[in-house]
Amino acid sequence: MGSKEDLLQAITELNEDEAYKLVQKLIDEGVNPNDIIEILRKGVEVVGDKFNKKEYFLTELVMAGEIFSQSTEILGPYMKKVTESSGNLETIVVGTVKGDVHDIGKNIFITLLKSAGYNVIDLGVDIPPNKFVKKVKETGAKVVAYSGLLTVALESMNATTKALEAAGLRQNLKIIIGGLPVDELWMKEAGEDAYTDNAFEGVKIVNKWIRGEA
Ligand code: B12
Repeated sequence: MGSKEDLLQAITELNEDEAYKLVQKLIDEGVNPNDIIEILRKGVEVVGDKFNKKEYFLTELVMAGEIFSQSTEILGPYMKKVTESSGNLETIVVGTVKGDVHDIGKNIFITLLKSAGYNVIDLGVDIPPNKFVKKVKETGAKVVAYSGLLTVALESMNATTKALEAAGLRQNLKIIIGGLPVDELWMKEAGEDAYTDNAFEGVKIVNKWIRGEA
């Protein structure tokens, strides 16, 4: 079996030490960090499915999250090498929306933004719309990013966009959302400017906005 399949298996079986060893092995083999993150994601997806089927419980969900976070730490220095630097220290406000505490994907996106040269304000998790509004006002940020994995996060994203509009901040602001399996139709309805479930893709979109290419 190849190292990629081994890694997938190590995560789904929550075999922590084996997972870290394999992440390092894949890096040494020259595998792109984006591809490694995708394998890790597949792994935690399987854990999520098992949780749904009641084969795994919250402890396992927590462990899967932990394995992912630690693996991201290992990947950190290598991720920096794959993002082009073009941020010019523009400020980007990022947070996980109200009602949702998932932050692993958000943190990956932030690591990539920072390595691309952005000044990132990380609001944290479970962030109500008014906090996003306050920070965007305070910093004059041109881009704001929401993360969310729960279905209820969709409503919170919607409410946050409405609050930014109501505060008169929407005109010069680009909004990108990520995490959830959102589709274009939903995004258009809610009024954000871009969505993606891939942090690397997200940074590319932000780069284009900042360069004025989109
Ligand atoms: C780990 C995990 C947890 C951990 C979170 C730890 C942490 N610090 O984040 C813990 C145990 C705390 C947790 C709690 C819960 N969880 Co949970 N969790 C997961 C799990 C297994 C993995 C999520 C994850 O980290 N994936 C890895 C990351 C890297 O992927 P990602 O977030 O998609 O991010 C990538 C992209 O989307 C993108 N990205 C992410 N955000 C952003 C933002 C922007 C702007 C951009 C550009 C890109 C971007 O970048 C990343 C890399 O490309 C998922 C299963 C799954 N299928 O996802 C369930 C899952 C999300 N959880 C679920 C549930 C139900 C819960 C709980 C309600 C469980 C409970 N009964 O208490 C609570 C909710 C608590 C709350 N209020 O938020 C459900 C959600 C169902 C739904 N549709 O609403 C899932 C899908 C599991 C399942 N199949 O049922 N969970």
